[in-house]
Amino acid sequence: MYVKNTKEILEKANEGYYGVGAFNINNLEFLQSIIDAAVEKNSPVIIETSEGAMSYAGDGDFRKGAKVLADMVKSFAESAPVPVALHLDHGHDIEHVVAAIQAGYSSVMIDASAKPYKENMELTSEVVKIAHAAGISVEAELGRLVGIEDNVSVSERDATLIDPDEAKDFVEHTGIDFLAPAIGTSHGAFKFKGEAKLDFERLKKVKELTKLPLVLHGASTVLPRYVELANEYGADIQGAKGVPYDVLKEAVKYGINKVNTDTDLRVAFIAELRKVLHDNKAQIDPRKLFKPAMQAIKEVVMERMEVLGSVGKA
Ligand code: TD3
Ligand code: ZN
Repeated sequence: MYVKNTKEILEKANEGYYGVGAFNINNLEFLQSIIDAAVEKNSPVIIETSEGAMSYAGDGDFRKGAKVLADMVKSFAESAPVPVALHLDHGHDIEHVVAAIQAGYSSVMIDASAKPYKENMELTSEVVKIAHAAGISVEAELGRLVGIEDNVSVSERDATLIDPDEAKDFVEHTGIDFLAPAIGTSHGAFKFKGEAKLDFERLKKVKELTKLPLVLHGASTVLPRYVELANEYGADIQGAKGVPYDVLKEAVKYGINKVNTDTDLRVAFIAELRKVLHDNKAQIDPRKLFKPAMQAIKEVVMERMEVLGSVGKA
């Protein structure tokens, strides 16, 4: 079933101390694989699209793309026996937020985390007003996600993480529904040089002070088996590293309820597609080539649902 407001899924997860996967899509193939996984695991699921995905789906027109994606998600969700929500990931301006609301999304993220605190608060408050009037919920981010390539020292990196007292103030003033605290992850396949270390003390404080459903960005695990498979079939991905399953489990234990995942699906799909293309040189039907790659996405999603504890919570 299509969930009109993502709050319905995440408030239950907050009360039940489990995490729900939020998986990024750009197309039909990713969507089908994710919903198949959720149905098989009897799990709630959040589908999310970036601004870039909207433009891609609308062939350059993000408003059109938002409608195309939302209609597609709704028609699959309607016939699925599990709750499916649709979320705008990293919305940066009112135009994209409004496009998502008009297309019927279940929630939006306004990411003004790169702006000064006060500006972040003002823009976020404005989005909360618009979204709540439309009956949907809002996610915002505090702190910044810094990748290892940015070459920052430990103290500089610390300064990019969320300030728990600021978080409390921010939540009270804006009225947001979910908060994404920066606690040491980053987007993409190269998250850590050494050990995957997240700032759980900070996370615990943020949870205690806000009590909101919390969101982990940059949460992909970057599974070695798919990185190796991709490299075996011609990819060149070196030094990739993500958030291991035991670290994800700990994050959920301390209050993470929405776990954003894009890279893991990309890597699994591309690795399997490379293999299938190599093994089936006479095949020209894209559907036959995509199917095994879609199966790889489904398996990754099901595995994550087990790790996050959302299995059977539909
Ligand atoms: O917001 N997202 C998805 C888009 C990031 C670009 O890949 C996340 O936080 C998930 O990040 P990742 O790279 O760990 O899947
Ligand atoms: Zn993100």
